[in-house]
Amino acid sequence: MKDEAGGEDRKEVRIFVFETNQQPSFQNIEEQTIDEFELLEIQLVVTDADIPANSFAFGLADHPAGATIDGDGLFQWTPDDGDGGGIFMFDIIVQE
Ligand SMILES: [Ca+2]
Repeated sequence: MKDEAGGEDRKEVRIFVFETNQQPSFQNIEEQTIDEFELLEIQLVVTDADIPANSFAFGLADHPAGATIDGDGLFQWTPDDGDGGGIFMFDIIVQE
């Protein structure tokens, strides 16, 4: 700030901005039907409003045997002979 005579005062100001986290989200997955021995693949698309975007890890909970999800969010499962007639409910998890 300067006055009319040209005097001046100047002070350094520091402002720390803390990053806050917004939760990742992926699309709802519709009910699926599949035959035994047929590969089911579901590609998750994760959104996260943070800049820069966080990286993600994927997981499954209470899932049927043999079901997997890879580091890119690709879920894969091939029901076996004993799975026919079953209804399988489980959780897919994305974490930052
Ligand atoms: Ca985030």
